[in-house]
Amino acid sequence: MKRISSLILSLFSVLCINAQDKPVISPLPQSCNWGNEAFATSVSYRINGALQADKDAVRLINDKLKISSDDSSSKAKAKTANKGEITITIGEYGDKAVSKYKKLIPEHAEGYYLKVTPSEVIIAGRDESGTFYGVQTYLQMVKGSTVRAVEITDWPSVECRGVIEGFYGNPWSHKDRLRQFDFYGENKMNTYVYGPKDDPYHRLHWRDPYPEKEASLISELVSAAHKNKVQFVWAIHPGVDIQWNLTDSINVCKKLESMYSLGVRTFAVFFDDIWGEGSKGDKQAGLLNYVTDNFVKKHKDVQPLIMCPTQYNKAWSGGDYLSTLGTQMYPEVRIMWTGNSVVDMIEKNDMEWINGQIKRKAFIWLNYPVNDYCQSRLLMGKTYGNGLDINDMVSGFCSNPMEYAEASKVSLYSIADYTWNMPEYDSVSSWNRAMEVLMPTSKEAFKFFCGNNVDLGKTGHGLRREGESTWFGKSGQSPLFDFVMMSSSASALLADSVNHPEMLDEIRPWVESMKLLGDRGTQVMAMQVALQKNDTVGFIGHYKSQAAIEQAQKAIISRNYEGSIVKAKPVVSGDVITPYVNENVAKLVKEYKQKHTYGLDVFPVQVIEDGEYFIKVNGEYLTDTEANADRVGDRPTFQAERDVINPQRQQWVIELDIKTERYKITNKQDGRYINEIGRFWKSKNNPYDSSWNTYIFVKKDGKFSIQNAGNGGKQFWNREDDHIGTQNDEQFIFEIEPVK
Ligand code: LTM
Repeated sequence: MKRISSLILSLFSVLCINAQDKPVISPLPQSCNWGNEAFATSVSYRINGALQADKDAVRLINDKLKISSDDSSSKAKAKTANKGEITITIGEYGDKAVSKYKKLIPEHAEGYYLKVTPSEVIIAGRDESGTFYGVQTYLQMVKGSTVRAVEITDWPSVECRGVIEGFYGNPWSHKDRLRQFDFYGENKMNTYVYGPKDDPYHRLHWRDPYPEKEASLISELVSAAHKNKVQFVWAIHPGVDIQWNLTDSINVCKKLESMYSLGVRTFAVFFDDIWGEGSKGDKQAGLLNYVTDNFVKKHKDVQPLIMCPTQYNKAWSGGDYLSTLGTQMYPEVRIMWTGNSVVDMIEKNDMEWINGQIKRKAFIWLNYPVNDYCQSRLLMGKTYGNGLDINDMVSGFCSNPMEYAEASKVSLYSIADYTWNMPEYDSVSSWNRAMEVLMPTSKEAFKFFCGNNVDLGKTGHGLRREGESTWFGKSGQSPLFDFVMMSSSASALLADSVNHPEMLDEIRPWVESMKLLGDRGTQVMAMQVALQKNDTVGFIGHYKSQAAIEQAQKAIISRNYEGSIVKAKPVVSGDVITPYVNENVAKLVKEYKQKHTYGLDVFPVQVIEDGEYFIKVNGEYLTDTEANADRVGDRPTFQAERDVINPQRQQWVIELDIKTERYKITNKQDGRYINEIGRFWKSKNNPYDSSWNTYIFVKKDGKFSIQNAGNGGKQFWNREDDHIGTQNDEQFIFEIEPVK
């Protein structure tokens, strides 16, 4: 076990930043000059300037450093620190306490100047948020036993930085959100947009006010957000059934007014994922202008609106929709944008294009790490791919996370890092810091877990993430070693009751699944050894064990509580280790069947054994009449006669695809395979894809039905004239005859 832990350590040390005696400040400050050790963290403090300084900043530093309010409020005492006491001088630009440092405070909103000397700590903000962030930085410096001298000048790269709770599925809980706001404060994110698709008062019943209980919870959230210097943006999503008339414009204002009374001061209007009437650009612009005139401008403390357009990404743009918004909607309204497609990373060229269209700086809605469209995967990998040179081109940058609030923090930590100090952002070091901060007592096991939950697999949105399970098979040892490491890391995480229980609760189904995948892999390795030794009893025993583990793995369901909108079946390392294990089981079983007869009844019966077949309907042979064409779109046809000149044109290789456990059908003559509409789908650019080109065979009364599956849909094959067609009803018309 010791060897395994040290291997985990060494594998990840490649990714880790070197241990430094300087504390890690995150997000990375713009400018930071470290000196030597200044004093021990065990000192007592006295505060100077507390009466004028930002209240949230003072409360935070008092709470965290356990300074009594008596010390902090007494100016007289503050000026004469006792021997060994450290004075913290705190305040904003213009406050008396920090007037000496005025010139050192950066001229950026939310910026701060922080200096630590052996006798004093100075925290001087450009504004209230700046002071608060200066305190957050200082609190990161007192985690060890000593505090180092330092001079930091710091400010954010991006104006609005944070999170948009904008996914489909179970909205975050009240407690999730409260924990998020503390996390945003600690990581200097200042924006939270409330827009969970499945909150009925946000979308489907947007006209209705929240019931009393929900309303009071929102009120509590708003004040928790504000205490962390986070603007709570409440979004309405009226596009599903809005009528473009005065009544509904007033309805929108009324709803926003009711949210204003709960403390909300920034608002958004969303029109994403709608069709028809609601999606008209000129009408949307008119509504946003109306709400600006009749609601926003009526209140002195309400910020300009944010809107999410219907064409919120380039792939979906067309006509004059975006330019209509650009020219007709008030310039202060911020417009959201997800990039070149729904799920995309953002680069400079993309920003130039969209900003030109909408005549303002787009407000980025980054669809990462959201997993509402790939629910079986957790996205715990590094956050990379966004340009490091777009800070001046965006009016905001918010990430749409997973419904797993704690697990999302791995990526959100990096979003904070990226948006605070964009040019210096390093996705690998940020990822490592995130994992260490979030699971300090099991950091290596957690890193290992995250490294196995990176990619999304194939989805309609096309985003892939590199670096999943890169360690697998690289240790120079047998994969057995890797499998044992998977199981032991999972066990270490499951046993860690000390740290971050909320995180563990969320990731538990994936951790358990990783444990079982490791155990299953171990059994598969044992099958291999047994086969080499011709140990049939051993082979069958290990085969049965791995099958039982696989069943246990398949039975795990995340969010398996009553009322849950999502019931995800966790997949761990879905592109590397899971297929490796499945493919090896199939390969070993195939080999075993060729050599041995003992215990064959334990293997599931294949409807069709792998082999070469004629596929016939009414006695006519399915024939590749254009054999060797290597073109997409040709179709095989039914012919009454046997082809005696080129018999292989009528011979089809039918094989079980190990990944999907469905059948692949390939022509013997030219290797082309048929697609879901009965045509050939092969050319250099269209290689075989198991999620599209595999089929389900069912046998009844000696004949077979063939059904599409996976991305190909669920239709059944039939015969249309001389070729294959599809229909909704099952057709037992296919005669599958082995080629003798
Ligand atoms: O991205 C936008 C603007 N809208 C929706 C989101 O609500 C959803 O979470 C993501 C990811 O599935 N895709 C959308 O289209």
